[in-house]
Amino acid sequence: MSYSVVISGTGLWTPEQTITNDELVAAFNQYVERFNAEHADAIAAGEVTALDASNSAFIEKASGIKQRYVIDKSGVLDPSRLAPSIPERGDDEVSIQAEIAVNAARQALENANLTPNDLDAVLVACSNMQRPYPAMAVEVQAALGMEHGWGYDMNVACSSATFGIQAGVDAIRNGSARRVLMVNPEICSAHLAWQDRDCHFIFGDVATAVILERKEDATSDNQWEVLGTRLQTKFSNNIRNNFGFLNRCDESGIGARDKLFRQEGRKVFKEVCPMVAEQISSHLADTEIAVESLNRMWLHQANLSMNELISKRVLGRQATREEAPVILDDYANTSSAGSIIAFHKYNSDLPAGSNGVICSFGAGYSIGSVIVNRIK
Ligand code: CO8
Repeated sequence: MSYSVVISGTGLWTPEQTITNDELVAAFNQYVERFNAEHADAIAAGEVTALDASNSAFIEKASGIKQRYVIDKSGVLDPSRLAPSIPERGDDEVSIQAEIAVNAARQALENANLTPNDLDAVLVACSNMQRPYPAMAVEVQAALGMEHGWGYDMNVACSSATFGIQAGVDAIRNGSARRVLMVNPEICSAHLAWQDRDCHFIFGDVATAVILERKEDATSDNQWEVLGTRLQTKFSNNIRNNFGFLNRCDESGIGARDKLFRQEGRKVFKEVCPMVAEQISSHLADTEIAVESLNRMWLHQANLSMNELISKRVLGRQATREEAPVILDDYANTSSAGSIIAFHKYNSDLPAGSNGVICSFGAGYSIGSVIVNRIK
């Protein structure tokens, strides 16, 4: 017996602090001035390369990003630090990542008319885990007050949420869980190289949550049936972060640039857009959804031009903002959470019978698409 699965609730936790492009650039440029002054002799001797200033107009034009939410603004904007200040918590306190996951999860549970003990499973799916074990998902399970069930962590970078939805859907379809919480606590600010002008503007922090359950069990007044999921990975070094447990085994690399996010943005843009458009189109065709009856695309939120290009390839014309909602102007790239923020904020206006696709893409490369139909 295979069960039909619905998304019956979503949740969004947004940090209180924002950083505008102007604020970010002012702090970065102060850092650049200091660096160049401190290294003036070495720069003149050709031993050190002078740093170039950043620019708000470039950031908005190249990415569409206007601001980002962060857990700690003061550390990021301190030119002598350029990194968030997030004090370590004791082993007996709830960890920051579990805390923000729980904030989003509680909202999703409320929207689905459920309580924590209605859940059987917790999947924490995101780009960076604050520790390897015990799994963040097991801490979230305890922090929610669940008295039974199981949880595990999974990471497919920006595609973690769609891969997490497929894992949850598979568990419910096959009967190993009736209800699954899939949650994406993304603290991207902690793995961003704020000293690198090529990428210092890209990311923000957030947490999102999705409740998946059997169609026959769901009681919420907003239900999206999952008609199909499709995943794709293809190895690429163009987006990479080499931070990990093996770093201590070769001290020469500790603190090196490759231990934070880095990418070849242009290559990513060129290589990933056609793959994503092709996946959405073929997934729709195989699910027998005509492009004309696709009402919305909740796309990964990395770059505005990328989303315009992908949606144009899928629709055969420019998509409207209603058809492909944009949240990256406000949130920046929040990795796996981006397409879920878009879904959370922009699905309830569509009537029953509407079709949509949640689609993520990013490091790996990884692409995930989830085709949904509103049934309530
Ligand atoms: N200010 C002013 N000038 C700048 C700046 C800046 N801040 N940055 C670069 N420039 C300059 C460059 O030096 C270059 O100068 P020149 O022409 O003289 O060489 C010029 O501006 C153009 O630079 P680019 O070619 O780099 O600019 P693009 O137009 O390509 O835009 C983008 C750069 C915005 C990065 C764009 O390429 C892009 O968005 N690409 C797609 C990237 C993407 O989607 N990546 C996904 C990554 S996320 C992911 O998979 C999850 C990872 C996990 C998260 C981890 C948390 C941190």
